[in-house]
Amino acid sequence: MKNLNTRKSSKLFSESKKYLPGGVNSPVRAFKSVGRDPLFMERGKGQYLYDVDGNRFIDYVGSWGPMILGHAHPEVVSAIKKVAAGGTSFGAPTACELDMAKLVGKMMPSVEVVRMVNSGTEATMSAVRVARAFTGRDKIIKFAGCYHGHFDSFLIRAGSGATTFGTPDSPGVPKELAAKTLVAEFNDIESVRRLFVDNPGQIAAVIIEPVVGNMGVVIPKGGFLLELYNMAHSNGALLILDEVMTGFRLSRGGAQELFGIRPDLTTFGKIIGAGLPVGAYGGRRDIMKTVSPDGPVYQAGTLSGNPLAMTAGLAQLKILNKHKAIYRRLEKLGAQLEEGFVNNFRKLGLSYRLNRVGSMFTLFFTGERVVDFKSALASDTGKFAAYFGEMLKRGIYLPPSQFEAAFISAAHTERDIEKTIAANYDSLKATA
Ligand code: KE4
Repeated sequence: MKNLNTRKSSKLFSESKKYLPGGVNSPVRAFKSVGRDPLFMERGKGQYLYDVDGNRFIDYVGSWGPMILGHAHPEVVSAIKKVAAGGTSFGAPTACELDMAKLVGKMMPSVEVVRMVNSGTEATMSAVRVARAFTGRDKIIKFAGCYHGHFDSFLIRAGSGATTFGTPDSPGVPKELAAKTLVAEFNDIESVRRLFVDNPGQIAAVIIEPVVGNMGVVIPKGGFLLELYNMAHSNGALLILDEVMTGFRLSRGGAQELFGIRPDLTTFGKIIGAGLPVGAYGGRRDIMKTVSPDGPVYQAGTLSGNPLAMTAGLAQLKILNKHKAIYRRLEKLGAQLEEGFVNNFRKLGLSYRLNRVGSMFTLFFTGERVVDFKSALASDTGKFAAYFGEMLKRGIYLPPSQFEAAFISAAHTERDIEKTIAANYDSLKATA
């Protein structure tokens, strides 16, 4: 298999490293854990990404989740163009923010009141501040391997890039603050119980990725989320579902619809902005009433809810809300990919694992079932890196880390999945 021509990307990367930390604006993009220079992308269309050297890829990153309809969806692009002509941000209320709030509440009924922010991190950090204020308690429970953005309180045994680069406990986080973050094990309700017993009356909230994407995809065992909901409430704590990745991805109503859980607060990002910077947090009216200017909990943002971002997000959400068949299609394509990969493992005598929910999936290079952080970390990241490079040569663009989720979009076709299955076979064979 011939190597890719990536000369222009590498030239840009060596220049970028002089002006940006690691040459990138977010660590996971640096391709560090897969041992090669990142590709600089020029444009996207549907399921495809095109890099500066003219290579075309079937894209399974989708900007890390937002591009559920594919790149440059015509309705999203025309909506953005139209609203941009009238100005991009006023720092004043606009009707489209009300439209967004009402549509989010319609798709996710647990979200009675919602506040727009500009990233998933802003959403999760604000939700935790509100939970602390509402309960009058300081401690939170997170789960090892879950990633909720780069807010200080979350960079404790965090997944995603923090694990990829071996800094799950980032320097720069004051130890006094880190001590307020208690860490449980995903799928282990006893580890949660112990924390409540050892910290009576001190825990404000439990925050969790209902389906984890940031260890790679890890799926909650039957009943785990409901047990967590009951345990939090019986101890006077709130349940925050971090649906930045799963929101509007796993169903119109996200993971909470899929698993029948009504959280106290939910956080959003990615799909809600259709690739523009949007995050949001919201939930029970009595809790959200604490947020300024209704209540005393201060949280603000110059660009929060700006017309450009709201218009893009609304265009995407309206399509998802109107065409429920999109989720059936995403499930069909996901099942086709899973069946093909598992058949390849069998044909090649490999015992690798594929974890999938709907259109998000991860191939783990381990023979063990991956059900938590410990079992995810047992994966062979060297083998993943070699596989990543082989798939790239075959025109398949995957998240450049074993500890990330890959995403199928509504723009992908059955033919794309067939090509991906064939590339998976050849790449596994080449790296066995
Ligand atoms: P942002 O601040 O990156 O918009 O969102 C933070 C966040 C919060 N919660 C969950 C469940 C998330 O997955 C994320 C961000 N996800 C990573 C990828 N796993 C974003 C990619 C990156 O860091 O560049």
